[in-house]
Amino acid sequence: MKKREFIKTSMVLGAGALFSAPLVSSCANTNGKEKGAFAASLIPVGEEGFKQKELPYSFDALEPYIDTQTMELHFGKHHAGYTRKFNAALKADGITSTDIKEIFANVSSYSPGVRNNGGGYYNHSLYWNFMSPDGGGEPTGDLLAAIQETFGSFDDFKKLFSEAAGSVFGSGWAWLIVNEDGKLQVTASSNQDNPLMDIAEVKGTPILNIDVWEHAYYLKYQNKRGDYIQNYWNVVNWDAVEKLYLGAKA
Ligand code: MN3
Repeated sequence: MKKREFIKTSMVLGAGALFSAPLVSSCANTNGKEKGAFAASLIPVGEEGFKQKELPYSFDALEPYIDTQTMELHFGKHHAGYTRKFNAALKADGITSTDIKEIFANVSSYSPGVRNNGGGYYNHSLYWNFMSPDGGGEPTGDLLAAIQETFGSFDDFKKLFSEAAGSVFGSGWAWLIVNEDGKLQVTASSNQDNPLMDIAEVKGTPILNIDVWEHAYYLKYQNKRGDYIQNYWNVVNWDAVEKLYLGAKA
């Protein structure tokens, strides 16, 4: 090849590389937005502030694992109350942001009402969507591969998550998160705290949780929290978990 031809060819290749790089990254961004859209859909915002998304199933749909009365009270009273009080606390603190991640990233500088009710609002908004009458079984695809890589097997993961839920002292939540290194991790939190908060010991993006406050199970299970935790696996909506996983990784 003559020198002149070589330069010309290199320049064409170079231009091709310049063109293809932004194209690839813009595709990835679009993909990321689509994957992040599910997470955003769980936290709807209206004129009055943050809203409860409608339940994707009826109050009796999760029977016999989660009873109808618990669902009615938990969604209709507890979660509704957190939602109302969260909006009131934001107003009282003069917080106008509707970016829940941003609010939690600064939560230590706000009033306890923002932390407690904001956590109560967000944690339940995810929880309803981690359950489905068509749930249970096992995850698939990239999520299953990541679970196996991190925890050894799906059963090992279930054991770890169940133990985290069972060992919460008093009221709180257990979580599966994508941590700051992009890896899956199981963690737990007290009260209505969550891993998006700046005060969290272990931070990350939640992709699965379980509510272990007594109000989540006491009507049906009384003191048998372990039975509630074991039955939770029968309703887990792995499609939703995978969507949040892919969104968190995007
Ligand atoms: Mn609850």
